[in-house]
Amino acid sequence: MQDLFDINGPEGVWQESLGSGATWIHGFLVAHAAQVLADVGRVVEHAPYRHLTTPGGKRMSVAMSNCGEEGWVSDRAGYRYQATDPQTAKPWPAMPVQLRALAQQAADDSGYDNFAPDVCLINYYAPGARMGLHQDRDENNLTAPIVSFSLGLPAVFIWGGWQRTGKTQRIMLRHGDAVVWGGEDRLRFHGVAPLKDGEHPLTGHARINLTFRQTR
Ligand code: MD3
Ligand code: FE
Repeated sequence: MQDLFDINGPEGVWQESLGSGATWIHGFLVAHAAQVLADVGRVVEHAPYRHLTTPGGKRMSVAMSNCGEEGWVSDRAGYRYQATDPQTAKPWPAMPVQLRALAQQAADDSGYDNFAPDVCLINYYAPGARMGLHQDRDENNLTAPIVSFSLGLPAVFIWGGWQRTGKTQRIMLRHGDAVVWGGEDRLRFHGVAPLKDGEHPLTGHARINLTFRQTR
C-alpha cells in the first residue's frame, strides 16, 4: 500500500490510502466502540437482524438491519431502499445522532465534507457468513461516499476494480477500523470472505459492519 502517513489524531489511529478516493482509518472507532455497540443494540431491539432473500431466491448468510430515514432491503422483487421495515411495517429506527456524527467525522477526515448519510445498513456476520463480490449502486446519489465501520472479529475484505472480473486485493478489516469510499473508488466491486470463528470481548463470535449511505 502506498501513502502511509500519520494524522495528529488519537493514539493508534492512522490513515492509509487505498485509492484516490478511498481512505482506511485504522483504529478510528476503538475509543467509541462501546457507545457504538450500545446504539446498535438499541436499533436491533426494534428492527431485529434478519437474513434477507436475494432476487434469485437465496438466503443471505449475513443478517441485516437498518436505521435512518430508509433501509436497504432485498427480496424476490429486487434490491431497494424503503422507509419502512418489511418485517414490522414500521419506520426504521432513527439513526443515533452520535453514530451519524462519527460517520461524518470519518468522511471529513478523508476529505469529504458535507456528508449527510440518511441510511445506516447494519451487517451481522456469524462465523462462515460472507458477502459475494458486488457494487453498491442502489443509491440515487453516487457522488456521496460510503463510510464503513467494522466491529468485533476481523474479516478479509476483498476489493477489485470496476468490473467483476479482474485483479482483486485483500485487506484485513479489524475492530475499530473505518473505511471511506468515494470518488472514483465508489463503484469498485467488493466483498467479504467467509468469517473465521473467534471470540471478541465486545461482540462474541461475531463481526458487525455498519455502512453509512447518502441515498439522495
Ligand atoms: C467499496 N459491506 O454492506 S464494508 C455492504 O464488511 C458491504 O459488511 C461490507 O459491502 C462489509 O454493501 C464491506 C466496506 C465497503 C462498503 C461500501 C463500499 C467497501 C466499499 C462501496 C464501494 C466500494
Ligand atoms: Fe457493498
